Amino acid sequence: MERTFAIIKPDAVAAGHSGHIIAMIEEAGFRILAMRSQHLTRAVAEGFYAVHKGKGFFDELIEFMTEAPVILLSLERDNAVAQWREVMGATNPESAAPGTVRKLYGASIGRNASHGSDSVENAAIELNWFFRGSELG
Ligand code: 3AN
Repeated sequence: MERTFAIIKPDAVAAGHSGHIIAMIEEAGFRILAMRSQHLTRAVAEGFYAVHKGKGFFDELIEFMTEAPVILLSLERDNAVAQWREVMGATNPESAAPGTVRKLYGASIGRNASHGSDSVENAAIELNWFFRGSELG
């Protein structure tokens, strides 16, 4: 079993798509270990995206991620990191496969409906950023 970290981003939550995205997560065979809604502060969003600091899109990314509440999830299944990235689709919704979260609900490379960890190592770091050990079982 492997764990990954997911965010249903402000665009998808505000548009009322979180219920369907959670259903997609369950239908794809993930167990939800922890989940909560949170309106990210600048400090939390900047800490989470620290690796992107200095990139041209950083300010836009922080503005977007703090504009409205998100849903944070800890997900478990075999090969969870790659499997969740497959359910999400490509970072740019234009390139995402049909039926994926980003194809269905993403509007642009910035406003792309969901986040998923890109490695098992980063999943552990990201889960620790948002959840206490006791919440993760
Ligand atoms: P992913 O989330 O698919 O791993 P990353 O790590 O390359 O993608 O990018 C992190 C986040 O930064 C993306 N989810 C996306 O919302 C945003 N982002 C990436 N590239 C751009 C860009 N060129 N313009 C605006 N936002 C971007």
